[in-house]
This record gives sequence, structure tokens and C-alpha cells, in this order.
Amino acid sequence: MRISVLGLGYIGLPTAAMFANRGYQVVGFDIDENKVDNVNKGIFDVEEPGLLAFLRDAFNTGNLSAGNMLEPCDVFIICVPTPIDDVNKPDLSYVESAGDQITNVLQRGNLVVLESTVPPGTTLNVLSPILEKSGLTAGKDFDLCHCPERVMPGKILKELTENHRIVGGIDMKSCERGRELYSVFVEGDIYITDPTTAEFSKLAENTYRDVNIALANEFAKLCESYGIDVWKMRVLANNHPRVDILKPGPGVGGHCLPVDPWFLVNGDSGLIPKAREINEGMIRRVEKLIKANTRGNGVVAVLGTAYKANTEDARNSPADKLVEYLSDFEVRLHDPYVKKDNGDLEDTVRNADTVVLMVDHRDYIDMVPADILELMKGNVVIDTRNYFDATAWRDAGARYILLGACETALN
Ligand code: SAJ
Repeated sequence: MRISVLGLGYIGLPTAAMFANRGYQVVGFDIDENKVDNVNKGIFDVEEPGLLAFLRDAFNTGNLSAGNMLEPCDVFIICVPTPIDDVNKPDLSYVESAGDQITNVLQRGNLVVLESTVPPGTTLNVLSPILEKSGLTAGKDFDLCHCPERVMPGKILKELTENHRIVGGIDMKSCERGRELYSVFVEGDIYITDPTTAEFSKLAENTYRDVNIALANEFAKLCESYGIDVWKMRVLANNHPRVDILKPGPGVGGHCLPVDPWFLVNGDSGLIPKAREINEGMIRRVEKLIKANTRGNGVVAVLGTAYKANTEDARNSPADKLVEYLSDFEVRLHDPYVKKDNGDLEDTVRNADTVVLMVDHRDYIDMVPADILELMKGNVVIDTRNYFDATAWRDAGARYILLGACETALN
């Protein structure tokens, strides 16, 4: 079985390597010629734990190569981006163009799998008609399914193998072929359904998480106004066997949660857009805290520019937006994992008026309050993740401010 993977991004490349490492011939395709060249030379620009070694192993098997012109093969797996435009409408142009390329080389007996996250109905109403321009009929001449990726940056290898998968085939034969394909490396269960249910379930997963984080953020704002601490309240409420309040924070980043809920809704009304608004609004809260506690033109050290803990991924990170809003300040950025910001922590906080913790990276837990305060000019420490030891910082002389707690009440 020869497999083509279209899109060598954070899902496509590890997926291609999964098959290559299990003895299948895999060719990866990408419009980025640089990426293609690098894959063919065994050069991989990834930070994910264990992934580099895994990709190198795949390269060394001789089973993994890359190209920019698709050729006939047995299975095509589409792992291209599906962004939203500036009015939150899905942009399916990469999926459409991947479909066009496959159409040119599609043969009887092929299997086409769409992994990219898409609005419900895309496999049946967008991809299938494009592929049928080949003159072949879906379900009769070739098989087609949607199998959404479900992994988290930081845990890609583990989750690719261990997570359960959903295969939404256009008919029973497509479902079975999809199941057979993924059972090559998936150790979790593989559930079969129709394509639209598979598409919806992927979006429901991320929307569920986004809405639940929005509720935690709403609680944080309410707790501030009641003069109490959301973090303490949350621990108490979570004692209930059927309650699991997520953590508030400076907002929701990454390439999934800020985007995927928009694939489910049309327009701005209802719970889902409201949750998006609440999560996007949290960064304004952080901005207010900084501005209320730091003189104009002061130095603000922002710790954590990734979108979440212990990852180098900085897509849609709350810190990016914060920088935009702090144009009146001298802003210094630090992140141990994000290449552009991984300078010296001491230099970042030296002479700072305010230190803002944006991401709970494991490295920051070792910061010694007295040492940091000695380097700083001011003493304001804003913790947006409830990660620092408040007592230790206060004992060392910091004005420690916790997002969602009474000290932060902003009126
Ligand atoms: N966050 C909070 N509070 C929390 C949990 C997370 O503010 O209690 C923030 C994080 O800091 C981050 C954002 O939410 O900015 C998203 O992080 P995440 O860990 O919730 O999720 P992602 O975006 O890294 O990965 C999600 C996962 N989906 C679910 O957990 C339902 C993953 O399984 C998906 O494969 C991925 O989206 C995707 O690619 O769609």
C-alpha cells in the first residue's frame, strides 16, 4: 500500500512518519518547497518531545519521502490547514486545492481520507464533488471518509497512537477501509459513523472545551466583583462528583479552540459566539490589570509567549495580543520554548516595573521571588494562571496580583 499525505504540518508529518515507521511507503506533499527539500534531506524543524527522533527514524527506513507533484497511489490523506477569515468564515481553499490535486491522479480502488477540521457537510458536499470531477464515483469507484485528527501539541506522538479515532465513511466499505488504515498505528478504539457526524463530533469536542473555559473565565470576573478568589471557589465546587470547572486564564490560544467553534455557527448569536467573546475578552482584563498597576512608559516583562504550558507553539497566543495593547509600555518578552523569545530570563526582568506570568511553563516554577525582585525596578507581579506561590512572592516583597481573585477587583 502506497500512501500520500497532503500537508506536512504538525499533523501530516507525524502521521506520515507513523505509516513509514510501520513499513508503508509514504510520500508527503506540501506547497512549501523548503519543507519538501528538508524532508528529503531528513531535516525536521520540530520541538515536540520525542518527535524529532521519530521523524528521523522514519526517514532512515527509506519509506518516507516528499514531493510537490502528486502521483498515483493507493491512499490519499488530507492534512491541510482550515483557517477562518477575518469575519470568522471558514476558508476551505486548501482542502479544495488538495481535492483538485487528487482528482488529477485518482484511480479506481483508491481511498481518500480528510483529516483536516471542517464544517459539517464538507466531505459530502465539497470534497466528494471535487473528487468526482475525475469521472469516478464516490462509493462505487473510490472510497472516502473523514477521520478528524484529535491530538494536542505537546503530546502528539502519544495521542496519535493512544487516542480513540472516529472514522466517518460515506458508506460501510469506506468505514471499514478507514478503520483498517488507522489500525496500522492506532492503539485506541476506532469508531465508525457517517462523515457529517464525524465532522460535527470533532467540532463539538473543541467547542465543548472553549465554552467550558469561557464559563471558568466568567466565574473569574464574577469572583473579582464579589471580592473573592475564583481559584479557591473552583476547588470547592469541583469537590462535587459531577462538577469539573476548568481554569480561567488570559484567554484561549492555539490553532484549534479559537477557530473551530466558528465552523459550527452562522453569525454571532447564541452560546458559542458568546463563549468566544468571553475568552477573547480576557486579554483586555490582563491589559487593565497591567495598566492599573504600572506607570505609562514603564517596563513590562511578559513571561510566556506560547499559547499554553510547555509547548513552543505560539499560534494565536494571548501574549501576542497583549503586546498590541501595551504600545505605551516597554514590553519585554520571554519564553523558554518559543525560539524568538528564549533569551535570558534575568535580562527580561531586569529593571522591570511589572512581571506578568502568561503561561504556566514548568520552567517558571523554579523562579526565586527574592532574586527576581532584586533585579526588578518595581515589585508588581501579575499571575494570570494561579501558578506562582502567592505567599512566597508576597513574603519576598512583591505586590502579587492574581487574575480572578479579590486583589484584582477593577471596578
Ligand atoms: N486553557 C484555559 N483553561 C483551561 C484549559 C485550557 O485557559 O482550563 C487554554 C490554554 O491555555 C490554551 C487553550 O485553552 O490557550 C487551548 O488549550 P487546550 O489544551 O485546551 O487545547 P489545544 O488547543 O492544545 O488542543 C485541542 C484539544 N481538544 C480538546 O481537548 C477537546 C485536542 O485534543 C485537539 O486535537 C486540538 O484542540 C485540535 O487540533 O483540534
